[in-house]
Amino acid sequence: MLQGIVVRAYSGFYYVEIDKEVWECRLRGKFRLAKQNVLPGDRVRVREGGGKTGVIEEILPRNTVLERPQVANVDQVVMVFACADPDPQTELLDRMLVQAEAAGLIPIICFNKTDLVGRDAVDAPAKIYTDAGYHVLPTSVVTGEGITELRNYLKDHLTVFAGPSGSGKSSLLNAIHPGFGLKTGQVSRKIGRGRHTTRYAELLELEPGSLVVDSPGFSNLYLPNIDRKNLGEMFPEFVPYIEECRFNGCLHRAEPDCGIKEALHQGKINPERYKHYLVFLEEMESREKKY
Ligand SMILES: Nc1nc2c(ncn2[C@@H]2O[C@H](COP(=O)(O)OP(=O)(O)OP(=O)(O)O)[C@@H](O)[C@H]2O)c(=O)[nH]1
Ligand SMILES: [Mg+2]
Ligand SMILES: [Zn+2]
Repeated sequence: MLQGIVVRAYSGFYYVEIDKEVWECRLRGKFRLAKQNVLPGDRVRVREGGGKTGVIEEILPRNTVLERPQVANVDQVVMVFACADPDPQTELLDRMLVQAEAAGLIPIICFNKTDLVGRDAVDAPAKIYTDAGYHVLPTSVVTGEGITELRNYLKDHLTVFAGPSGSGKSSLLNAIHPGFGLKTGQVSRKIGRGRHTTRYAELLELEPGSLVVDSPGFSNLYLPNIDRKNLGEMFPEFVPYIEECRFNGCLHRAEPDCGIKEALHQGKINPERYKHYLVFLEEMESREKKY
C-alpha cells in the first residue's frame, strides 16, 4: 500500500500527496460509518484505484489534533491578527491560545498590518503577549516587516495559520513564498470584516520538511474540553503564581489568599488576560451544567 499526507479534504474527496503527486482519494466505508474525519495533515495508507485515484484504508496515529481549524499533526499555530482592518480581537486570541496550549502546540502570535497603525498600537499588545511568555511577531506584507523572521519560524515544522477572516493569513504565506499564489480578498469597509476568501484548509510545502496550512478565517471558537480547574495552567504567565494559592484547586476568582489575584494586584498579570480567564471559566461552568 502507498503512504501519503492529506493536503485537503473537499466534499467527500481527500487529496493525498504521495511522492510529490496529488491523488484523489475516497474514504473506506468503515471510516464513514464511524463518522471519523480525515483531516488535512493526516498521514494515511492508500490502496491504489487506478489513474492517481485511491481509497484511504488507514489513518496513521496522530501526534496532535486541532479543532479549529481542523488539522492533524501540526506542531505550531501562527495566530494572525491585524493591528487594524479588521481590529484585533484579544478575546479570540486568548481563546486560540488556550486551544493551542490544551492541544500541546507552540503558539506564535503575528500582529499583522503594522503599516496601518502607529508604533504604540503595535508595541502595546506585543508587550502584553511577550510578557505572558509567547513568541510575538509584528508583520506587514506592505513594508516586509517580520517576513524573514516568520519564515525562519516555519523551518522544519508543520504550522497552521489561523485567525479571523481578513487578518492576512494568505497574504503572509504569499509574502513568504510567492509561488503559493493564494487567493486574497479585500476587507469590507462597511462591516469592517474579511470576506472569507479562503474556503478550506490546505497543506502546502514551503520546502522539504517545512509544511504550512492556510485555513479559512473564523470569529468564534469553543473552548477545549478540559477541566476548569486546569484553565489557569493554560495561561503561562499564571503558572509561577499558582503554587502560591492557599487552596488546592483554587479557581483564582473568589478564593482568599490567591497567588494569581495577588500577582494581578501587583501588576504582574495583565488585567485583560485575567478578565478573559474569568470569561472562559464561566463559560466552562455553564457548559458543565448543561451536560
Ligand atoms: N495594509 C496591509 N494590508 C494587508 C496586509 N496583509 C494583508 N493585507 C490585506 O488584507 C486583506 C485580507 O488579506 P487575506 O490574506 O485575504 O486575509 P486572510 O486572513 O487570508 O482572510 P480569509 O482567507 O478570509 O480568512 C487583503 O486585501 C490584503 O491585501 C498588510 O500587512 N498590510
Ligand atoms: Mg485566506
Ligand atoms: Zn488562586
